[in-house]
Formats: sequence, C-alpha cells, structure tokens
Amino acid sequence: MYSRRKFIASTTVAAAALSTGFKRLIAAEKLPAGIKPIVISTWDEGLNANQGAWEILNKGGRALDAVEAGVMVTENSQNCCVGLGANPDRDGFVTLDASIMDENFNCGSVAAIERIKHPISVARKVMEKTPHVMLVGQGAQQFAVSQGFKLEPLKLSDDAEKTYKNWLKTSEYKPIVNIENQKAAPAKLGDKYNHDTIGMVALDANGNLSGSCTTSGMAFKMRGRLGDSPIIGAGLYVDNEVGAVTATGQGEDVIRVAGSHSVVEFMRQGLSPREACKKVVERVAKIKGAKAKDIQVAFIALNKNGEHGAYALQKGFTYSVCDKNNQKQLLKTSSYFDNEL
Ligand code: SD4
Repeated sequence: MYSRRKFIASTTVAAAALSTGFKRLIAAEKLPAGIKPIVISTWDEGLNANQGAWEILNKGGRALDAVEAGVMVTENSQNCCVGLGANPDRDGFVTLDASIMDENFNCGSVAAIERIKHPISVARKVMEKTPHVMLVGQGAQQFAVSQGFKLEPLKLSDDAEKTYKNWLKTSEYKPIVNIENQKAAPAKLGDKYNHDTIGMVALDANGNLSGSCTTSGMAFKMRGRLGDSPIIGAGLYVDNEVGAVTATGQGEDVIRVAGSHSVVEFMRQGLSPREACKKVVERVAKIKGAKAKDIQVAFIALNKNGEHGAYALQKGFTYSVCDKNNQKQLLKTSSYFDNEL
C-alpha cells in the first residue's frame, strides 16, 4: 500500500519532471497506481508510442484501438529499428512479427512478414477477418495485400544496410543485453542499432484491457526464426478479468516459460503486477543457470485495477507510462541481477 505522503511525493517528482520537460527516470516501485485510462509500454521508445495510444484513450476510446495506434507510432518512426527500417536477418531480409489481443480473448498475429509497414494492423485483421490466430511468411503477406496493405520496396534502410554490412564482416550472432536502450551502437555493428521491439498494454475508461507487440526480432537472426512477440501467451497475453502483460528481450527464453501468460496467472493468484513479473523472471534465471547473465528478459504488466509493474533479468530496463496525471513517465525497474532500485 502507498501512504498518502509517498503518493504526494512521487506525483510531485513526476510533475516536476514533466513541467521542466526533463526526461527523468523514476523508480517504478515508488509510484501510485490504479488510475484509468492508462497505457504502458516497453523501453524509452514507449514514451512516443504512448502518445498515439493516449489520443484514443483520452477520448474514452477502446483499449484495442489505442494499443494498435500506439505501436504504429513506433513502426513509423525513423528513430528506431522497429518496422521496415529495422536490421535484417542474417540473409539480409527484414522480417517482422506482431501480435494483438483484446478484452474478449480475441487475438491475432503475423510472423516473418516482409515488406509491410504496419504488421500490427495486419495482426488485427487476422484477428477480425479470419478464423485463425496466426499467419506467417508469404501467406501473411498475401493476406495483407488482399486486405489492401501496400507492398513496400524490398530495400534496407540506409542505417540497416550499413549495420548489416558491418555485421557481415564477422557474421557472429550475439544478442546484446539492453541493445534497445543503447543510443550508440557497438562500433563493429554500425551507427544505429538501438531498438527492435515495442510491447504495449492499456486499460481504457470502460475498464477493458488490450495489448499489442511488434518487432523486427533479433537482428541477424536465422532466416525463418520467430521470437516470442507473435506468439500469444509468450510475448503478449490479456485476460480481461485479471490483467495484460507483454515481454521483451530474448524471445527464445520467454517462449520457454510461456512468459506473458505465466505472469497473468501469477496475478490471478493475487500477486501484484511487479511481483508476478518477478516470479517469471526468476523462473527464467533458474532455467538458464550461469547463462542467464548473457541475456535480457523483461515483462511489463497492468492489472484490471490499473496498477502496473515490471521486472527484468538485467538492470537497465525501462518502461513508459501515460495516464491523466503523467503523460510521459519513464520508469526504471528492479532486476534479478545487480538490482538497481
Ligand atoms: C524477439 N523479444 O524477437 C523479441 C526481441 C525483443 O527488444 O524484445 N527485443 O525475441
């Protein structure tokens, strides 16, 4: 429980950060919660994405529409590598994965889709227009075209091309912990190498939850590799009676523990969003043993009451929150290793 004194202190810090326009990291555990509507999303890029969602939530709109519009901001962005500007797989193709889920267990996803600017919107069409949950590869692309999506040119962005050429010199596949928040690329990789995923969950004014996740997956992955993001229950899960969760980090290790679904189940048992995320991260750490040090896995969770929390394996994970009191909050989370809070 938050004391009134702590509540005032933390809102004041957040308001001060806002009024000065200063992007300030706030410890998630010190924040009040329980406000609706609200949207939260992964990493610093979530600050911008949340604005897209907020335009809808603020007018009393549906969480589903908000989480689609929110991550489209990131898919559109020139400043990060979600979407067609992203780094390619090891054969030089940008392949995108996305998933979406509403308040009624309706869900849709696309995986390894190419030349489509907004995979999240194709995922929504899969959910709404087909009897299926998931379409992959060429079939997903054909479906997108049949729904009026334009095929974009088969060309890497200038940044991705440069990064890919650098990578080809060694062709070493090695995920980098927290690469999403590194503004400067590792020298050997190129100039711009700072994001590949955004996950978002929202609670609307009517008390309904929805979630979305969109990614280019791990840079230089094997052709055909899928991570957790398009897999319902792994990268994203929503149970409108309980909460909504999304994941980021090394997808293989999120899939292994049915990550987002597991977090929802811990919340169902009465754990707070943060505690539920922590349980699943601890499970990943146990399974990975000594190798857990080399990877990042993180979850963000929002429950039916608008309380939110997150937890990561490694320090350095951030998530972004937007509600009527604080439009642009960036929260740092505690972590399994080197707990920083
Ligand atoms: C994947 N989970 O494809 C994604 C990658 C990610 O921030 O989240 N990166 O495995």
